[in-house]
Amino acid sequence: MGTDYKNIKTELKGKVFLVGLNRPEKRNAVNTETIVEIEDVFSNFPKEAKCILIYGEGKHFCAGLDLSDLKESSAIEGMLHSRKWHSAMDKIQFSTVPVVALLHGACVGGGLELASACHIRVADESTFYALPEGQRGIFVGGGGSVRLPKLIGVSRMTDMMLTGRVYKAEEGYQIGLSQYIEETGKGMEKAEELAEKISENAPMTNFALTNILPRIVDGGHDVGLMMESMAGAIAQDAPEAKQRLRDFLEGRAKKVGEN
Ligand code: 1HE
Repeated sequence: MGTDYKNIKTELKGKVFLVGLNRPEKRNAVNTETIVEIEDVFSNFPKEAKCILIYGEGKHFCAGLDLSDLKESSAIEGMLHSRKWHSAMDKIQFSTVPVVALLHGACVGGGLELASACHIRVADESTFYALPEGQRGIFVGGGGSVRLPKLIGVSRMTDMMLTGRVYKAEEGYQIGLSQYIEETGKGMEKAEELAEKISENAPMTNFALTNILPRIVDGGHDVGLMMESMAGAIAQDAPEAKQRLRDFLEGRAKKVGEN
């Protein structure tokens, strides 16, 4: 497919690939066409990109699933539709480069599922989170039942779905929905700063964080420790890692906390 998308805007800015959900008139609700485009973007981004930054055009990050998609669908169509989401969200979570999400306004339903597939979430103070699936008589279908309990715990997710509870940006930050919170209007600056920083890491370290860490977390204790040793051994063997270690030992690298 490439760069010619209907509902997504893309731009390569240095080593950061910007991906904008671009259906603001529908609050970036994700219809089938968009989910296919998301999967394509995360499968075919430019090789120069070392970090991806996803955001929403308009007043909101994402209003979730385009509900008109499910209006007339049968059980099997619903199943296949959910599997399309799974495939696209896995492309994000297991992307070869880290993905930063900039959240603002509504981050609800499938929008929150999308955000939870990303590695870093920066929310501005206008952000609010909800899982209105409960109120719509449906269930999550974009991987939320697997990813969200890891961020906020089973009981908070259950509460959100049973009661329609809405978390504001600050509360979302406190419970782990975002790792960063910024003043409204300042989120992009922060998200870009983080994405640029991440893009300078050694590629193997970034890959280990996006592809190996989640599998260690999902696997058993012994296998996890063995995978950690293997990932660490491969990472430290790269010439770039050797150079970075030398830079530190010879006083050329920044200390922790120095920018
Ligand atoms: C939509 C959708 C949508 C907006 N599907 N069309 N998600 C939800 O249940 C959230 C539903 N949306 C809302 O609660 C609100 O739209 C918002 C709080 C996100 C934004 O409010 P607002 O006042 O800025 O916008 P609006 O006037 O409500 O919406 C503008 C238009 O977008 C309007 O269409 P129009 O033709 O009348 O202009 C809305 O109908 C349309 N719109 N959200 C379809 N979601 C993988 S499974 C995941 C399952 C889920 O995600 S379920 C949760 C779905």
